[in-house]
Amino acid sequence: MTATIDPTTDLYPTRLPQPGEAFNREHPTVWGSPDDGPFDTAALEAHEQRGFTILEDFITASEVDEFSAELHRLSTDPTLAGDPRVITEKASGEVRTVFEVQKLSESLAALGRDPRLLDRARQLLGSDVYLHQTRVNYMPGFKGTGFYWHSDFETWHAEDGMPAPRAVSCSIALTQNYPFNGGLMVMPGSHRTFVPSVGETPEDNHASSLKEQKIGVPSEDVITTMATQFGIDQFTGAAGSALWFDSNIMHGSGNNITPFPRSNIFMVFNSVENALTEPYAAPAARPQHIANRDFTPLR
Ligand code: 6CS
Ligand code: FE
Repeated sequence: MTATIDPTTDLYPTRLPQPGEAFNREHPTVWGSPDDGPFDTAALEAHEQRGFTILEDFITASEVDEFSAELHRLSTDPTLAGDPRVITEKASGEVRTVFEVQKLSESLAALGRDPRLLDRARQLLGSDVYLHQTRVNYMPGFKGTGFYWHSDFETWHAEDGMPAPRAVSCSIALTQNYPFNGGLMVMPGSHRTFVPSVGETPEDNHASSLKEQKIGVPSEDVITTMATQFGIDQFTGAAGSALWFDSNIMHGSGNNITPFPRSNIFMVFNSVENALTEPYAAPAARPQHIANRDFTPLR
């Protein structure tokens, strides 16, 4: 059965007035085949089962240096102070995330079109792709606060109008990702379960959710059940390694009280056959810099 996407039907109801049962997603994780790109049969099988793939030495040491310099430039550029694309840490005011980096940095824009990323995104999603969202997370030393357990797709469906979980994130480490400096934790295999959340989306939810997400997160009971069922893996790796993860995998990260920052670039690819429609559970669509609505395929 070839999976189809009908954007007019909400197959993933969420932000409900009462708790709803978690259920198995009907859409696949991997939409392409081994002939379509660099992942072989075993790698695609593993990604389908686990929901994520780690690639060591994905970019070179000199690219790590080049992109690290870009991250520093973006976080210190006085002309970006107060720009809506720059999210600061709630407590310290330090830069936490910068969104839409492909419009702020030529080298990061080129990375988003690099065949090392495009070929893999097209293969996993089985179609042409476009950038749904790009961001750099700084997770500064001592004061970096994490991201509570969540599914990205739950938010992108509810607030951005993404019909199906046919999107994939590529997170590239620019610093050593240790177990102890706020490394990303994922629940392997959890991507095949959709967890509806309880609670309506407030107006302009993104003004607070990007600093600390409260709406759209699972209950502690559900997190307990899922962590017991799936376990928790932690993405650790050297600068230059990449984590490819399915849009619906349950993930989160802890705070960083070590002196070692955990800086990553995130490039989120969506299938052009899964283009955003109206939000499924929010009063209004989020801004362009968080949810891109130019669906032109990347070349
Ligand atoms: O709302 C979003 O789009 C963002 N929120 C989180 C916690 N992860 C994905 C994304 O950057
Ligand atoms: Fe996330």
